[in-house]
Parts: sequence; structure tokens; C-alpha cells
Amino acid sequence: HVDAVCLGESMVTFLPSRPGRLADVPAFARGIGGAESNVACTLARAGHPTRWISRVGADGFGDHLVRTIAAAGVDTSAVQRDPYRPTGVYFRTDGERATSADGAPAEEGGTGARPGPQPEPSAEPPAGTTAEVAYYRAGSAASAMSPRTVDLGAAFAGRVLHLTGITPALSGDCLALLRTLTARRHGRHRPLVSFDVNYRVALWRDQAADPGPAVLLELARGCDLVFVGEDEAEAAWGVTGGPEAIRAALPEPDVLVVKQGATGAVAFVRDQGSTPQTEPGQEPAPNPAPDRTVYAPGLRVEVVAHVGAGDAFAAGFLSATLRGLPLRQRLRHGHLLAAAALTVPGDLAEPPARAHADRLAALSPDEWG
Ligand code: KDG
Repeated sequence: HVDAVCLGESMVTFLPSRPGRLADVPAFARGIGGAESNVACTLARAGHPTRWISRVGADGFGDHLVRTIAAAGVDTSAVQRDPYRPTGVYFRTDGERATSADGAPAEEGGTGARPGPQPEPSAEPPAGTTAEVAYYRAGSAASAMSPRTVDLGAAFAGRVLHLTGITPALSGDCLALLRTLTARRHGRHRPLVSFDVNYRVALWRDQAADPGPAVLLELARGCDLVFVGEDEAEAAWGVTGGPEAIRAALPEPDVLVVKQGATGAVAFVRDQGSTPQTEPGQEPAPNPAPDRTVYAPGLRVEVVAHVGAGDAFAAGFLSATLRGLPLRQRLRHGHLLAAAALTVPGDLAEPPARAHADRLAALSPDEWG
């Protein structure tokens, strides 16, 4: 039995030994990254049987990724090894602390967690330094994922299939794969398809006339649950006017979660009772039933790094969804896990024990705020 399947590229990540520009940092420590495997590891650590589907090189970095993700309790049996293409890697630097205190930038997708006072940093990057991300993933093993190489049965085997907008930016084959996985023609045979928009400008800008925004909107429309940052929706689609305007631009998913950076998150859920059933191959009804809308403020934490917080938020929301918890609890579980990820330097934090998270998520609005 599989609760969730997460599909996407993971990379070996190199985190800087000290703040500063990529040109100046002398050494990097090895970690792992990848939005979808971050969600998979967090779901598995939260007690959900979870599978990660991907493709890595037949190299040491591929061994390291598979070993580390399996050690988090994730089923890696559907991960393929590519004898010709390498495992992707990337390097990050720290930006000025003041930058991160403003809430997650669009690149990180927003988290809904509210940053609190900053810890006294041991070494500040020079003023004006922004965080840099250098990807070495063009032609990677994962970019060779396609509808032909990926076992679609394995992808559809869980109750939830989690995807992100990073994968379609990797190659034409990866885009074709995401189109296949998000096609509504699979109807009742597909699991709940979850999509975190994750608009990574750096991955799309090499392509003529950045097709990213249009592709991400098209794919999001085929999914059942979509996560998007308010700033991200503006950067990608030019939608201003807040969560309601984003919902108006994206009415198709049954559930839409709009993350408002440092403030909180809003979830829109179509009232299933009054939604006409969509047959396989059919478009959703033109006038969908009205939404239920819930807002939940984020938590105030001392931010160490934003990386991975959006993934942790998605994992918390998905975990609570899989457990059938009410909408507000789903948002709060998202905030709790995001808060944990914000307080560590790498992508992944140990999630709080389920009973502890449940107690925190059940606090009254006064206690929570
Ligand atoms: O959400 C964190 C990810 O951005 C990071 O782990 C790397 O998947 C990654 C990407 O493509 O940016």
C-alpha cells in the first residue's frame, strides 16, 4: 500500500561554508535537494508509505541520493539509473539575512510561515549580496524521464501523486511526462494529483520567450490540488489582486492553496457535494460549484534558510489531507512543517511527532496567533 508518490529530479546540493558570493565562498558541504524528494522524505518521516520516482546517474552522487532518500523511509524501487547521463548537482549561497526576513522570494515558492527576529549571524554577507543558485543539471539523468521511460502504473499507485513545475522545465520529454500524468482523461483511475507550481525562472530562461508561465498554468489546470505563492502567481501569470484573483484565474483544481509569503495561506475547496461528476476525457463544468475558503496565519520563527520550506508546507498539507483532517488543520500542518524547515540550513528538517503536531494544529486561533 502506498499513500503518496512523488516524482521529480533530485540533486546533490552544495551548501556554502560561509556567507558570500559564489565567486568567493571557499568550500561547500554536501546535502541533498529536490522539491519532490523533499516532500517524499517529509511524508515518509511523518509516517506515510511513500514512493519517490526519478532517474539518477549510475554514479556516486546517484548512489548517495538513493541511499539518503531510502534512509528517510521512502520506497526508491522505481528509481531508474541512467548509464549515460549524470546525476544533477547544484550550489547555493546565502544572501543577506535582511533579504530572507522579508518572506520567501518567488523562487522558493513562499511558505506561509512568518519569520521572527533574526538570530545573530556569525558572519554576514556583504551588503547587497543576494542568494545565488547555480544548477549543473542540463542533460542530467532525470531530464531523460519521459512517458516511455517512467512506469505510469507505479506513478498512479498511491492515493496521491505529487508533482511540481520544476519537472516540465527540465526537457521536452519531462514536459510530455507531466502532460501525461496530469491529463484528466485518466478520470477516476488516477489518484489525487497534487502540483506545486514552483516557478523557477532560472530553469526556463534558457528557452526562447520563456514558455514557463503558460506551461505551468496549463499543467495546474489538469491537477486536483495546486499550491502557489501569491508572489509567484504575480511573477508567472501577472495576477495581482490577491488569493481571490488567483482562484479566478485557476478555477479548475478542486483545492487551491495560495501561500502568502510571511503571512499565512488561504485554501479554496470546491464543495464536492454540489460538483457535477466529471467523466474521463470530459472538461470540468464551466460554472463550478462555490468554494469553501479558509485562511490560516503562519508561525513566527527565526529563519535560518527558506530552502525546502515550501516543500515542507506541501508535505504537511498533504499528510493532513491523507488523514482526512479538516481544511484549517491541513493548512496548520503545512505551517508547522514549514516552520521546522525554516529553522535549519538545508532542505530537510525532522517533522514534529504526529501527536505533537496534532496538539499544536488544534490550538485555538488566539493560542495559535
Ligand atoms: O524547494 C527546494 C528546491 O528548490 C531545491 O531542493 C532544489 O528542486 C530544486 C530545484 O529544482 O530548485
